[in-house]
Amino acid sequence: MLRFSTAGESHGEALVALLSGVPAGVPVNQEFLDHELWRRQQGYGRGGRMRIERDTAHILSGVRHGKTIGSPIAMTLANKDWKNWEEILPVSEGDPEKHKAVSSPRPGHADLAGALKYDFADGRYVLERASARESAARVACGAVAKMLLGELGIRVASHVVRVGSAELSRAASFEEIAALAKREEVLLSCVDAESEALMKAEVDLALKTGDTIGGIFEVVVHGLPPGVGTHTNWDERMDGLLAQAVMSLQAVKAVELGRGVTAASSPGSKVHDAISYESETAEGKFTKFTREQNNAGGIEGGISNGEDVVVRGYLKPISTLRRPLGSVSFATREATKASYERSDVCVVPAAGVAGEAMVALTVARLVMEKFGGDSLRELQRNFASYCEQIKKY
Ligand code: EPS
Repeated sequence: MLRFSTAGESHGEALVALLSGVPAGVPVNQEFLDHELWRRQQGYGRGGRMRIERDTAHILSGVRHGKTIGSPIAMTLANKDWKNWEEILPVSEGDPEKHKAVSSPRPGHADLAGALKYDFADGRYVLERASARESAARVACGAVAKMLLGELGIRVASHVVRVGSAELSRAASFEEIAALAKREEVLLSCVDAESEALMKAEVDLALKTGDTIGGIFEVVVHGLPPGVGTHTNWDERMDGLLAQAVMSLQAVKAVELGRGVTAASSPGSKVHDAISYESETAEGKFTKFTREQNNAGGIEGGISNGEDVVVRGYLKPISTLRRPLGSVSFATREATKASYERSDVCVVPAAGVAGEAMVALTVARLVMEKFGGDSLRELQRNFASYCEQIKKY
């Protein structure tokens, strides 16, 4: 089974990523991996931390001579900021005087519930692990999942469709969305320059007023054949697995598949995607089922239907506010302002990159479950044979 886990604190020495279940023989491109990490660090509205870090994945195992070898892939991502935190957050007991407490919980963060749950006197240790810094390790694993999917012609990309009240004003093709990953400067990862300028104005306003802002990113999977995922068991449905994967990202508060949100208030005749059959006229052979629209977001009954898989993540505004909300002191229980800790103002494009990783890892897992194979060659053979089978009728 393809699975991954991460370890590490935001201001600890490093993040750790462990990915297993990747077949042998998948070419691993370090430059691509680091470029994915770079993309996660970009975007208008990021905070000071992103000026300190230059994320890169140090591969320790599972890859030899540029290819996966079937064994678990272990990676570390050093935190450059660690040098400023070594004495504040040592592994050993250290000097309690140097401890930097999060003395009043920040509304919207895990600080309060986490401190009560784990019996901590303040929010520091909870913040350290709840921080979206962890998503860098997910992006490292996701980059490998993308390399695996790429060998089957399956691509994953994301773009931003809303920042605050500014929305992308037109439809975007997959190629347009995929091209965003090649931009040398990332503003808000929007395919439309006018919409992007309006999104930027929303961030500027939040910067000026000491506030923060959320939005919506959209991840699209292109080239996935019909038949991945299953309707047969609730916990194997692709829609449910994608929802959990994307919802687990820091600050994501809702996940939408296709046009799921507006579908709830529309008649069925306007929602469901009529089916046609495309024929290859030269040979007179039928080749492909097609749809005029893709409101289902490429999934019906928990199974991919051959259209692009479209997943949206809705982000709440970042919880740390420069003008803090009311809170209570952990020590005295008296009213005070929430602690302030350096943060971002807008992270929608970065969350989109983390969303790509989560979607790629989920799709890669389901692809491996369906087609199997211990080597890339075996997987490719199984995949090609299935693609032939569904073309037949
Ligand atoms: C982040 C690193 C963090 C934050 C942010 C995202 O670094 P620092 O806390 O040192 O500024 O910028 O995480 C949060 C504050 C959060 O609440 O999620 C990153 O690498 O993306």
